[in-house]
Amino acid sequence: MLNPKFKYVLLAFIIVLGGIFVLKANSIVRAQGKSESIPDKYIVVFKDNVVNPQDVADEMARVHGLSIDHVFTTAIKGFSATIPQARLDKVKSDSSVQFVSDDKVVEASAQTTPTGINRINATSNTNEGNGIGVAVIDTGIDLTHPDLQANIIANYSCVRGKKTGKDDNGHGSHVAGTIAALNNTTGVVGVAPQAKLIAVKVLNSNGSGTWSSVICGIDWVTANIVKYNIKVANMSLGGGGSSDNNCGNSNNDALHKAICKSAQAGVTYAVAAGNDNSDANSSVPAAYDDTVITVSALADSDGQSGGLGSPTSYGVDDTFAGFSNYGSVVDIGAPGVSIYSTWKSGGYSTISGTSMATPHVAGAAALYIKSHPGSTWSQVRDGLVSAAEGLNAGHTDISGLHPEPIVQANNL
Ligand SMILES: [Ca+2]
Ligand SMILES: [Ca+2]
Ligand SMILES: [Ca+2]
Repeated sequence: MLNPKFKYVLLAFIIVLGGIFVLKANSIVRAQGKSESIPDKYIVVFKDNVVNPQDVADEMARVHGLSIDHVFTTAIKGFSATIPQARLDKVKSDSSVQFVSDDKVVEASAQTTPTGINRINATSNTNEGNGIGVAVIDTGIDLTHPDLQANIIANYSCVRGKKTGKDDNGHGSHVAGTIAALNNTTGVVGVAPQAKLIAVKVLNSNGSGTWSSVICGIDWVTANIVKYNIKVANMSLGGGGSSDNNCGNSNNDALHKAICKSAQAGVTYAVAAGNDNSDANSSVPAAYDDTVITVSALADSDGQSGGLGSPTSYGVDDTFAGFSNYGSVVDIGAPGVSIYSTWKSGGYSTISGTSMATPHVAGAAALYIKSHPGSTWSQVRDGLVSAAEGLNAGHTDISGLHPEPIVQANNL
């Protein structure tokens, strides 16, 4: 019965708006939304027929009594300077000048809050999950990503030929960013930006692996619970199977048995429901109702509850994504359509799937455990469910297949 191939739940749903876009983080220089003019600082642009900008700038500085900062000769001709208000009109009417622009503050890489983080109210929390270890059992994590690196405390590989938990696919880095991207001035921010990440590579560069490699990851996590304070594990992966609701002891399921033992030792597992638009009871680990929190995907376009956002490729705003699995084993939903997060090689990307929903819940679990130390995995599940947004309280379900609530990260 063992299906040797583990596929990630996700990659089929790559991107809605024009494919994956990967940007070099250090190449992003973005003006802040509210750019403030600097008093008395201006950029003077000469007419195109000015031949020697340096000479003209020097002459204008002498005539108008200006203090010049930079002279421009190539992209534009002109200069920047401090120009007292009383002299501004004379500078503007100088025969060499085409126009004068205000100088403004520019900040590199303003941080964007992804819609999913807004949708579950994970912004402005005083509880940021400080010190809670979250294992990302996936393709690895970009270990040097500027928006992740400071939170990564350990890594391990269960993939043959790979010595570290470095991500050679992108999927695991995306998951990691939703959980715990840094709350700094760049990139994105996670649900629990002070939680600590443990990169456990069990899937190869194509995003596939085996039951044995996944169990290897679970085994390593369980052996290192104390060392890294691992309280949560995210598994945005799955394959065919079913649950005996007896930790695999009745149907010889080693994966199930491993997760049960790890959960009993103190790790809360958040797992993806799967993307087959079918009952999650035929996908594992989603089906393991006795030991995991299973997460479905919500379509949200505007980061707000209430269904007022524009329609998505996988359903109207604040309804469940058309691809999401469903059924009695599903515990809770989270945003999973067009989620923007970190990617390998220092990048960022926007992708969809229950893989993207799951880390919202893993991050929320870290917050819950931070404020409720010693909780068992089922207490975490119940706590998240009771704090969540109920059906018709901000989202609807036209399919009739999704009674589960939507995770909320405030008040945890
Ligand atoms: Ca950030
Ligand atoms: Ca919405
Ligand atoms: Ca369940």
